[in-house]
Amino acid sequence: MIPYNHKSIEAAAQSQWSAGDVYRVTERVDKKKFYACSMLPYPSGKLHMGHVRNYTINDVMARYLRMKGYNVLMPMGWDAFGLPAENAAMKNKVAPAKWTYDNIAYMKKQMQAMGLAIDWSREVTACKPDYYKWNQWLFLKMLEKGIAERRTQVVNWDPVDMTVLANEQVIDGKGWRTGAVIEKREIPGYYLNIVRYAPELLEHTLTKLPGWPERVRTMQENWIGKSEGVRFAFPHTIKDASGTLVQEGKMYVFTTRADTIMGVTFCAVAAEHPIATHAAASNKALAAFIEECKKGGVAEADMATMEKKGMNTGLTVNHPLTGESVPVWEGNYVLMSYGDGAVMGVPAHDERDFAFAKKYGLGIRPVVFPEAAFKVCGPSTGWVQSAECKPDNTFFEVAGLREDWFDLSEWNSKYAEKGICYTHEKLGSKLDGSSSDRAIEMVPELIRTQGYFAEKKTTYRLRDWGISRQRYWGTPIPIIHCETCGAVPVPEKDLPVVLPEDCIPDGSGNPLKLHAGFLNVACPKCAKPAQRETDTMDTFIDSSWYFMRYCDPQLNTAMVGKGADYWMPMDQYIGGIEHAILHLLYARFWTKVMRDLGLVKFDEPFTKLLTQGMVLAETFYRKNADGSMEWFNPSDVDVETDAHGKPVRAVLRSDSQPVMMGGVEKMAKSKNNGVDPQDLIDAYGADTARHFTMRAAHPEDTLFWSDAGVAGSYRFMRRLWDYAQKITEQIKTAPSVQNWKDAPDTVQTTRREIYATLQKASFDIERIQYNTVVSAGDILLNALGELRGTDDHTKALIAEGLSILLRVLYPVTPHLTHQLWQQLGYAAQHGDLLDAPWPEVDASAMKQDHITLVLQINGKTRGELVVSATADKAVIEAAAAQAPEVELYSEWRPP
Ligand code: ANZ
Ligand code: ZN
Repeated sequence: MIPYNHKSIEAAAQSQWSAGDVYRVTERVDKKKFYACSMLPYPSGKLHMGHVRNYTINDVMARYLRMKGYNVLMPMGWDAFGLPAENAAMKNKVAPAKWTYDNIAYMKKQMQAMGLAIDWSREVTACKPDYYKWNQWLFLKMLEKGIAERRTQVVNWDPVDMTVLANEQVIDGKGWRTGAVIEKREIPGYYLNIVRYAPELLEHTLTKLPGWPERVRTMQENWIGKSEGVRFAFPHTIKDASGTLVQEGKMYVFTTRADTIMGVTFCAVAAEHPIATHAAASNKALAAFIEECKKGGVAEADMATMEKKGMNTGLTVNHPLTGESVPVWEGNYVLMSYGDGAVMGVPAHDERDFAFAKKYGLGIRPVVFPEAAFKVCGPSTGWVQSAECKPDNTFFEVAGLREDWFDLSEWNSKYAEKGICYTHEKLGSKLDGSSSDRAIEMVPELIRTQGYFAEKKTTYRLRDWGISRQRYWGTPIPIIHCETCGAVPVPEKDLPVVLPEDCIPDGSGNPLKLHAGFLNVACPKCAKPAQRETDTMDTFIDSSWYFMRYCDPQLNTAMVGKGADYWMPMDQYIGGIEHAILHLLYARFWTKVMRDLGLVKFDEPFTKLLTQGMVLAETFYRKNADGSMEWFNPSDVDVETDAHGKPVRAVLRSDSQPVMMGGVEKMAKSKNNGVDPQDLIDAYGADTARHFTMRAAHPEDTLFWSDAGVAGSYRFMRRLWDYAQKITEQIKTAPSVQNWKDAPDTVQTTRREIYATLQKASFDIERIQYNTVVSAGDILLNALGELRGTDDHTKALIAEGLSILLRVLYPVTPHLTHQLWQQLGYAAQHGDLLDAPWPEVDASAMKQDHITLVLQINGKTRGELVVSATADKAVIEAAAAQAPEVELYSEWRPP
């Protein structure tokens, strides 16, 4: 018998597929379309196991739905711009373009070796001008519409990569890639007004994405961060050097807790706030402190945890309700980019303000209390005159506060809760007796009565999208700077602005600034010599719409066309949870902009989203003498396991010395625990790699890498192969059976098991539970392997059962099943496996002629009883009476 040879089987199948161009799809109207797509990879060099898992899920879905009669699109492309190419270029002195194209060529080969059902005629490469031309084109449209604009803003500056980072690229105040301490800088750049779309993005998150995982929706919602509050101004008389009032004498703040306004004991401004700038001009210590504050990220998450630091500016503003003079501090926890860059400080009710006040000895004045805090409370008519106090129009009679309520020595989260306003001391306020919510309604009105500005306001945490990157390897921003005309958009007819591909960055800044051929150009307006913008676009732009370009990949007269009308919205998007926020939000925003420009007709790009789980593997390390850790790759380590397969000891193969087991972690370079899919494919084949990754876990769960699991998958492939070889001749001559009722019982039972397994697999594959679909393959093969008879029924069942098995496993292991499908003659009968129909459940096979009953005698299980499925009570009793067990174990005798 010929042994299983994955290399020749997979090579033969793949060459048949590519010769037949079998994955190319067109916009057929006679079929229902299904668009299933993986998040496009960055061409980093080679595939990792995360890719293998992602694309296999996609591929199983694509192949299965094609069997179900859908017109299925599975495309692929390359997120080809970005920093790693520049860093590699610096290291190896090769142009980012060459590095990128080489990586793409290699990774494409790897994908082909995986046997993915990709329509390569639709490949999109983000660094090619025919793609990024449309980034530029849409950017110009956005400029026209005012969705894109040039602004100066405070940004996160990574001093090592010399680039601006998005907030989320700053982790604990450090650059996500470099780990360098981030500085704040003010620089000009282009911004996309995503905040304008915040209300719609939020609403659609809640109403139009039922096919997304709940947790991703929540992450999107939190990121958009709707916050309802009050914006008002503290009046002041602070004048700048020329004698004019700073900001016209109004210091605006945004607060979600206007009910606490009577508790203000200070205000705090951001480092970039005009009042801070003004105060710093005459105060060296303050100026130095402000500089220090400007360093560090601008991410809000960091603000909550960082140490609160501040300095008094010596300036004051006036409380709009009491007229009190309130000191203004510079505080490092106040962000210029949120609200108005200034806060009213209410230490009694806000944790950050509390910490700040404690540190600097500022007053803490509680003004909102829970009912329990009042000495006497309950409905009454005393105490507060206004009928607007509590929403239910009841009043509190208050004889004062329980003194034990506020122990101001330490923060307690109950201080932040809403309650009832009450200004003890002698302050007295119209808010006294009102619930917090009621007070929040009242405050803007009260402030306006005093003649000052106040309004209810909805603020979003979402920031406008700064897209300028001071980097070379990206889409050139189509702007020309002219001394006379300023920033002039490149005329549409001159697009694309082509990025030169021959630059090799050396770390000393953007090489485009030195590239005369790129840089120098005539001003489109006045024709005088001018210079191109050298900033390039954030690569998140490339990934915001590539999936639409797959639909019209060759179109050169428009960004998208009929293809997008046909394929979009995408039916199923598959990718990692790490893209749950930014990429998906940007893609949703970009889609809405395209819709508003009339380019597409839908609101949301991704109907369903699957976030695949991470791939984990054991880690191994040694601690070096200097305390540093050395990590060893699992493939270089031998692990001893106990009787339960639990690892107990690990030894490095090269020196036979023990290594420590560091536990299971996400496969990553940092812990050197990655498994190279190429090694796996070389040693065992793509089918085994696919089989293992699908079998080991549900697509959404974490997947633990296990060599034993891989070996198990490989064993299965061999068993299936061997089994098929053994019965090849028999299958070819198998009779066709019409009447299964005459079949021997064992055949009928097995047939029932086969169809029950198929029924479950059909259900599971629909709901993307691919791990149990793979297990169905095991069950089917076992069931078939046990059939020993040589009668017609047995032969026919083997032929039927194997054709089911091959089709059930085909989406997961397409090569071997393809080969066997042909070899066993099924192809001649039903056509190519690619388009073979998913097997139907034969309902009559599922009907049981006989059922097995458990025989219990005096409460103990003593045996089994097989009766006809239609047997009534009398028949069953009669059968039971005759069972030998009854004679043996019971006193009872039939009457
Ligand atoms: C006074 C106050 C009292 C506040 C209180 C809260 C509790 P969200 O809900 O996230 O929108 N804030 C406003 N602008 C800020 C800025 N530029 N930098 C840092 N903090 C700022 O947060 C709104 C709250 O964050 C506002 O409400 C303000 O503090 C603070 F018991 O005002 B609050
Ligand atoms: Zn000009």
